[in-house]
Amino acid sequence: MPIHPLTRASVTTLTVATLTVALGTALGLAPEAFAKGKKTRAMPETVKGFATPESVLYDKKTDTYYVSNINGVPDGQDDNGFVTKLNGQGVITDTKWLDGDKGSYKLNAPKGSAIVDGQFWVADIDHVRVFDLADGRHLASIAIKGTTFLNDVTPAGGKKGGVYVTDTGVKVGEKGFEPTGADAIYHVGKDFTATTVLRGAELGQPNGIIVDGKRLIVAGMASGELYTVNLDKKTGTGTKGAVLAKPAGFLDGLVKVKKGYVVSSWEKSAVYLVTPKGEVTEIAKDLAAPADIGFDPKHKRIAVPHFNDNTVEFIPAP
Ligand SMILES: [Ca+2]
Ligand SMILES: [Ca+2]
Repeated sequence: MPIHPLTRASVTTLTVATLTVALGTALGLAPEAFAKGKKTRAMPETVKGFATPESVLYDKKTDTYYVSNINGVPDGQDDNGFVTKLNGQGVITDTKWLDGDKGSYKLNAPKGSAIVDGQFWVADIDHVRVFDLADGRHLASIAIKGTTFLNDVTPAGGKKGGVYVTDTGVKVGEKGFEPTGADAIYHVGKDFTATTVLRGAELGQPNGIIVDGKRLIVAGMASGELYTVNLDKKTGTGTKGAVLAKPAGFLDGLVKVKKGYVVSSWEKSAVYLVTPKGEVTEIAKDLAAPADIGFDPKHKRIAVPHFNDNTVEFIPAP
């Protein structure tokens, strides 16, 4: 347990109830707080049992969280990655729903995921893999040429469907992440065809990505920029637009909430709310290596995977 939950509890909202739960969490007690419904908003909760968790996705339809587990080096072709399912109470219901080790498919280092038309799409280094959401059946593994670190995916919508996916353009070297210059955004359609939307150093090692109306919002890992990419419907390509904000370095996960965008930063161990006007508010701190966050609008939670600690923490959504 790297972080004491109390460090993030605001003094003004700290009640006896939250104090009790926070102490319970610190002592490693079961996450009973989830059963108490709304109160969870004021009760940070941590779930253990992951292996280099990179991403959390919440599916409102089934009240399920999907956690991508890299299990090892972030670009290791080791076929041991897996995806864990949790119910809305934060209880693990299937540790290895998808499992590179046992499955007839490859799954090396799964990261960002998306649910599109009953399919589970996940980025995996140099492939985007697609599975049937109902039974976990492998449907496709799409190789994207020249990629080194496919990182986040988001439903694309439109006629062509599928997802947009970022390539952060790094590899893991002796000193950690080293640039490969492959920075890019691709589209993979429902016909499993990949096309380049935009490629270049101006993307600042793109990590988190979402669709927001007719444009994309992207979080740069190296640049620390939260910026827009304008899409040309005819050509399917994009151009970098405005920088909305520069909240902190090493940005990772990005989700959309009512008030704007929520983005995580490894550099500051924090999660920020960025309004469409670019105003930045820190909503949580002392989060070690907060990777690709998930937004759960039903229970009003942000799920934060702690990449280095093999845990997922739930914090109140703004
Ligand atoms: Ca792995
Ligand atoms: Ca990510």
